[in-house]
Amino acid sequence: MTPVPHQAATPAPPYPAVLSARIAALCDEVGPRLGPAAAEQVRAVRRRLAEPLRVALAGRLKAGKSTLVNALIGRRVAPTEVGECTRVVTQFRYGTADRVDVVRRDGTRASLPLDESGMIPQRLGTPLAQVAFVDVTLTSDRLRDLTVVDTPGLASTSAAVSGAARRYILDEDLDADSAGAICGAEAILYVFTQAVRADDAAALAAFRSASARLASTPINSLGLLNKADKLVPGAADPWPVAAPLAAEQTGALRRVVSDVVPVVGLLAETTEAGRLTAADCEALRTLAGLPAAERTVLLASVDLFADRPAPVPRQQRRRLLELLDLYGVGFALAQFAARPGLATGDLVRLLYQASGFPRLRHTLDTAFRWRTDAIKAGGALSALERLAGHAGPPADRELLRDAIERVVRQPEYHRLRLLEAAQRVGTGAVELPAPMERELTRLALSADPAWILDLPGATPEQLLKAALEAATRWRVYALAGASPAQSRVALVAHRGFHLLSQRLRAR
Ligand SMILES: Nc1nc2c(ncn2[C@@H]2O[C@H](COP(=O)(O)OP(=O)(O)OP(=O)(O)O)[C@@H](O)[C@H]2O)c(=O)[nH]1
Ligand SMILES: [Mg+2]
Repeated sequence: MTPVPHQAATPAPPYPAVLSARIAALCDEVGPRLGPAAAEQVRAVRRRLAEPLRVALAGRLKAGKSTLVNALIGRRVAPTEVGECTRVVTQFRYGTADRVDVVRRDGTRASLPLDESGMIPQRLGTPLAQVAFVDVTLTSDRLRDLTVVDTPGLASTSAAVSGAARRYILDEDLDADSAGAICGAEAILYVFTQAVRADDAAALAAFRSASARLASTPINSLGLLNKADKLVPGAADPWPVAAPLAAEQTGALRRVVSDVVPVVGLLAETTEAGRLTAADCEALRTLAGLPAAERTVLLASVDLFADRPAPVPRQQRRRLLELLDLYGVGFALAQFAARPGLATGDLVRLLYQASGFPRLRHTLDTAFRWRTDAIKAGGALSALERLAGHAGPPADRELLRDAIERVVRQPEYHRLRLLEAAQRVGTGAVELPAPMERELTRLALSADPAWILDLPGATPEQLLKAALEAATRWRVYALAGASPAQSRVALVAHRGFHLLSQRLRAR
């Protein structure tokens, strides 16, 4: 069967990585003037800056992590449901050839071919206890600026898997190679389904505190409310339920994630990986031609859809359920019923829209990259600062210190201080009144004045006035009645709003 070619929606232009670009320039400028040892370390910092954003997916067993990984990669390569691979950490990165390496805990590697359907084989050929992680390189363009890490289900009822997750994700003795692969994630996507239960929140908290190296905070973590289609019965439209539920969860999980985005991972995987064939679309078109009353009965349940007499073979209908589930099938039938001549490519695009994935991609392409820039620059800067503290000859240290100082004096670098402050408040290390905490978080997480000031649609004058007022408010808070820790945070926020007002004035 030939998959229907699918033109991916144009991604939003990524936010320019201003801060890391500056640090990279600093490395290029200073590196060649240092002694060989320090120069090599600066080159390592520089390499890390040039690597793509590394995103790890974590969450409960069967929450749909691997399905979302496939959607992000744009290829169905991570097994869902079955296979040994669902029980080990798997890293997907760009490479010039498709290649699966099982990396053993002793550091040795064994290469495997992808199976005949282009997926990671079900058997890895190495006892699971000896597997550190699976390193997959793919020629997929999607991976050129994104590395994705799939992880086993967390806090499952099955002690074995939860034990595996602990061993592979949290184990302090993890060898450097795999620790780097897993813990170097700059962004973490927590995948939930339905309401976040108390034990989900507890599992996340445990995961966070035990994996200090992942350093997950609202700054670098996003929640995904997956299987949004399952929130309502049958093929009903889930979005009127999913949207407010996700907003509610954002509130409940504000210490863990910055936002909760509802998605239907299955539809995203099917459309992004080009799984819907022309034959699938013809079957949907045929079913859409049935009288409305008959369609309603067919879509009432999975069993009715699969087994009732209908002008499409049962096997084909089961395949449609596998690819789209009831909501996706109902959505497609409604589209064909309204526009019988709809081209299959257009249907795929509409299904992709209906998956909620565009919002996730947008968040990753804008907000997350913007934050990652600061996270990466911050990490690189501390590495260079450590180097300036004790690297080789005094001349080298002096050179590094001078270069660092020149860079951090620039106003953009205040963003690093803001992220640090927001992180301290976000994790509860410093307490602030809730509205101030929200304001500080917005200031640290975005470049958009209207969003930061919570004034959508405001005029430039109104924004400037609000920024100045906020700067004054934080200054007053810093000086009057705040504890020393609160005061330090407030001064950082004050300067942030001061710089924002300068930016607004310059416009
Ligand atoms: N209806 C529906 N099914 C989904 C969705 N996302 C995933 N699934 C299905 O849920 C099942 C589990 O998905 P996986 O991606 O394997 O979940 P996982 O979290 O990787 O599972 P483990 O790695 O075993 O913990 C699969 O049958 C998917 O097809 C969704 O949004 N809607
Ligand atoms: Mg999985």
